[in-house]
Amino acid sequence: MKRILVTGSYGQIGTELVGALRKKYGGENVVATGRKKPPAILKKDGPYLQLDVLDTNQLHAMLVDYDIDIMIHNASLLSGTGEKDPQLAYRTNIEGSYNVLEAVRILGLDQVMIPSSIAAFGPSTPRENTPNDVIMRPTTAYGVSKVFIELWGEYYVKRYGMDFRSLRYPGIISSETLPGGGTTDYAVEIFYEALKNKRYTSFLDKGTYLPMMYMPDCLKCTIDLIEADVGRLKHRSFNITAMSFAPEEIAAEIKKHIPEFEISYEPDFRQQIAETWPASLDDSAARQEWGWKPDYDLAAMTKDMLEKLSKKLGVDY
Ligand code: AKB
Repeated sequence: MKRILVTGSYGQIGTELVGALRKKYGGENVVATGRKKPPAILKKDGPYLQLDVLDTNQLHAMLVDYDIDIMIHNASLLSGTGEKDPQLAYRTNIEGSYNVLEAVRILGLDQVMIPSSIAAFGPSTPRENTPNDVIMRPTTAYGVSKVFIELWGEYYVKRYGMDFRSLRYPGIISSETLPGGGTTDYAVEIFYEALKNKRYTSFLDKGTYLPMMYMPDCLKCTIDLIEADVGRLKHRSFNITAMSFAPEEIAAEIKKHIPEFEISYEPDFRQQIAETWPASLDDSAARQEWGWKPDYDLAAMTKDMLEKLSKKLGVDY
């Protein structure tokens, strides 16, 4: 059985990814790490540790002590937070990922997965049905860091034969852990506000289409890419998507379940970020090379989110 170490384990994707990996690979084989101390309430279903990837001694020691084969490096500052503190985004996202790739190279791990994002694209990228291989000139600190990760990882594949893989995550919608500091976060907040207050003020404007995905699909594509036959991979960084919508469309879908729900718009600095990103993605490379296919569209995701979140918040609708 492979042993996997995950960073960013207490974030939106990490929390649920660790659970899904532990179900598949066994609790003790999945080491969950985060920069902060593990929250006290965590289930005792495997190791939860504190790890700062900027501390290379600690990183190398942990990979050796736990006999790790695969590293999934999720820790990252997101787009909004990155614009507030670009220097911190550089250290966390670029230096952190460099340290991870170097540790994987020096210690000879079997595989490393570092997520990329739709933020890796920029204003000169074609916005509709954006191809996998296309011009990428992002204009945010977060986007620049994601291009660095893709290119440095792919360079290590060519130079050292490293098994690096990456997914360009769209906005991820989930009910367990809130996202923090992203431009797509509105698509999660809207559900909390719809259930609690029956209204939501969106920080993205009407008509702002972005690619999105529900968490079960995000877990599926992450695990499927880790397990994909390397011999079939022509790419190492993949577009993946499940749906594409604008704020008024998700609001209309929520209204089918909560008729009193109302949305209003007060765009902030994240509007400019969203306008530089693709509105929809062509993920045919992922479909052809490792069989990617999402299960949830906007209607199925909305129904499931409302059911899960209403139970969690103890609110009827
Ligand atoms: C963000 O909005 O910054 C992230 C992303 C799309 O990578 N959710």
